[in-house]
Amino acid sequence: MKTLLKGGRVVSGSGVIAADVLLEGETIAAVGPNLAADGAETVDCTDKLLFPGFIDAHTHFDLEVAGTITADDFTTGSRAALRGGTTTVIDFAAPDKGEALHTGLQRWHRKADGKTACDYAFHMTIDDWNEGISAEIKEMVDGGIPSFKMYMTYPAMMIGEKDMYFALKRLKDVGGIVGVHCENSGIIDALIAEKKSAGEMGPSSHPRTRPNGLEAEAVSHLLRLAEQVDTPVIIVHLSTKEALEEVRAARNRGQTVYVETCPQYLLLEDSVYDDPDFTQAAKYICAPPLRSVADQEALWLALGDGEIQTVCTDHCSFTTAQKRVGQYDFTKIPGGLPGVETRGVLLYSAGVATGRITEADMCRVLSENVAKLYGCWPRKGVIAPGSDADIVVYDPHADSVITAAGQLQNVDYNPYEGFETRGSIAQVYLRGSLAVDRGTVLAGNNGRFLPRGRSCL
Ligand code: DUC
Ligand code: ZN
Repeated sequence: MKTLLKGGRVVSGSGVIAADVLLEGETIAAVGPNLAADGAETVDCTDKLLFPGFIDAHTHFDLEVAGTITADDFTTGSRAALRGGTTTVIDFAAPDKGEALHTGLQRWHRKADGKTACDYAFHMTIDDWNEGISAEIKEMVDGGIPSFKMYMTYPAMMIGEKDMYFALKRLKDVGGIVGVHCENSGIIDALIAEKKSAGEMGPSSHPRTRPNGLEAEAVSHLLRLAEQVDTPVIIVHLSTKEALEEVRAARNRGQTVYVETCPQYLLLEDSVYDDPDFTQAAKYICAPPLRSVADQEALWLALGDGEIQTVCTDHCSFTTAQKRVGQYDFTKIPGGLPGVETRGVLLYSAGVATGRITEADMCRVLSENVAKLYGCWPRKGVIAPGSDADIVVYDPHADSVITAAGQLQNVDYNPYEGFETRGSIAQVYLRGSLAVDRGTVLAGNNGRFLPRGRSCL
């Protein structure tokens, strides 16, 4: 099968060029001016932007959190992802405490294999330390899983400092890379205890028990630990200007630090937690919490300056009914927001269309840097001959409105309800096949597991 995308503007991390793109089979055959149709089906892309398929390296599908399971599984989540231009997701496989990494990995394969519409991969969560896990880490890296996750909070998954130190050393030795959830678990628990004694158990206490300074403390803590080991780390879902300062300080010391933020920290603000209507406030409970407009501005500037390398979603969806479990105790509200479907259109609308970032910046943080950081570049993350033919055709003139009623995410609300987009996604190609056409997902569950190599950002 051959498709010629004709007359579009092709975006890469270094700029935008006018070029045709020829897709042949599952890969890109040619990129250049005036390509001959040569038996290909021709698609007019005049006035459209062509991005490499977006990669979301932070999703939680089919995950148990706080006694309930995320509303999106791999089938619903991956269809929503594709509709939003995301052709590859990297989810987090998590062993239970005491379990081998491979056992956890097999469980995630059972959740995803044959049930996923886009391509997919896994990061492996390290929540324990022993000789078996140390050996498994090398097997994982050699077997196509070079990225890992560690949590400084959540009792079911968090890892102590000694174990984190040994894990960082092992990752350095075998060429693995790790993303870390940075929060100060102990002080958060103390602040929650104070809120309990004061009888302040509504959602407005959530951000007050996770203040900016504590994220910065946890980021600084991790970075000083990584400095001892002399190894790069990724700060996932960074949300505050104070944590950004800690990253700058570490970089000034000569450390390599990668930063991910998420659309919710760029666009949504913490005043939502003060809504007296529990259902409204509970929708936005996530960790870290939403922050202030000043934090948003700092993050946008850092995106434009290249200080933040990736924007992924931390998609972790729960319905309003699931969130209601915490009606009388905000700590019981399952944390997480839906977002896998809206990342591209939000970044274009609030970033590119407003002049905060360029199309090339958007390409880097949604595709190119993600592919490089997580070891799947240049197969993914670039429109170039030989790469997988994963393409997002973006129509900058087809404005739209985000609504829960119009989404595929398996939830009854959308955090961006009523947001007026600038442009929208016209088509999405996954490995050469038309997967989405004007909002309709045509792809079946043909997504493939993507083995990856070493990080190269
Ligand atoms: N934060 C959330 O809000 N949910 C899932 C995991 C996370 O880090
Ligand atoms: Zn997460």
